[in-house]
Amino acid sequence: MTEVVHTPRVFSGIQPSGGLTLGNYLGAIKRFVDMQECGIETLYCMVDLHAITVWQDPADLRHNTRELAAGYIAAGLDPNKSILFNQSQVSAHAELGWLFSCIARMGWMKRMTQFKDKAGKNAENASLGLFGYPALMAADILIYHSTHVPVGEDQKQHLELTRDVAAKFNHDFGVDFFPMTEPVIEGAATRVMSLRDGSKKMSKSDLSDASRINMTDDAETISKKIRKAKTDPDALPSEAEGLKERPEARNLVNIFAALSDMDVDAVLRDVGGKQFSEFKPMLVDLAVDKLSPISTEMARLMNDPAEIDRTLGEGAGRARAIANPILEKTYDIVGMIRS
Ligand code: AQP
Repeated sequence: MTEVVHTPRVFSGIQPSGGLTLGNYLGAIKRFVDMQECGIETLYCMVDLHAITVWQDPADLRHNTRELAAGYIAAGLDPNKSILFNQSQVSAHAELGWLFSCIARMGWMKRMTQFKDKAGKNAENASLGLFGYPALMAADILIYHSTHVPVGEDQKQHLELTRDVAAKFNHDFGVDFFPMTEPVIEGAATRVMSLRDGSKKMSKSDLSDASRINMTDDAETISKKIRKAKTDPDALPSEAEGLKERPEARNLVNIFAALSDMDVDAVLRDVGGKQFSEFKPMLVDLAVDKLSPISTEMARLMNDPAEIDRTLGEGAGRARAIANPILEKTYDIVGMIRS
């Protein structure tokens, strides 16, 4: 069989399950913008079907979807360059998700650490959708024959499962149809940690608001959260090696590096030897400088929800034009009659 060469295409998504965090920005959105500027075709989604794997109040879900769209655009995603849309408007995601639920194995799902983390001790009471989440995520990616997916470190296992689904489908039906998508996990902040606990990921659904910086936080709130962030009593080291056993210090340095587009070694050459009492105000200034224009623009965009909805509708139309022929071909490979 000759190997099909797939045209480079980037896809990624974020759940509208609450306000955007600095983790979502540095681990995902900032990198989405970098890839948009590379001249590759880029599709960025608000994955509302994923969000409802845990309870979402309908009014909040609508608000959060628009706010996420506003966050994408305010951070630099241009609806004329990238295809921006919400997942539920492109039904091919859910349809391919079902086909992949019949390809993926229970054992694969049971190994997913994110399910274990999110379901916690009460796994029997978790939704079936939360358990099957990675099959839908594989569909989100493969419905566009996406070749590259920029994500944070926490999504690595799901990306590996996406490759397993593609490989099993291709093998079972004797085709070379779905590509082996590459995760793109790069930069200083692939895993931004909680400001209150350096062993926990910064997350929009963490009960403690002090654990995260929200993209809508004002300058005073950002300043307060960084000043109160957990640290240790030692001065900053001059080399990255010195951060190894210091998760909270490492997190703040990583955030500084990612926000300033520097690598960690370069940051430590500048700030090594400084106490946190000196470093934290530097981080506050940098964070406010980078995030305030984004939050101001988000607020402006949120004043016109109809325009956001129009942008999402237009993006969904463009997404469907790519997804539907791939879905039709998939149905044909599987043996479904489509008259
Ligand atoms: N702390 C983080 N550091 C780096 N990247 C992160 N991402 C999320 N948190 C961090 C990246 O953001 C993208 C979208 O994630 P998501 O919202 O779809 O789901 P999530 O990973 O489960 O994010 P949250 O904030 O923890 O959401 P909730 O609380 O709703 O579960 C992904 O690329 C992710 O890697």
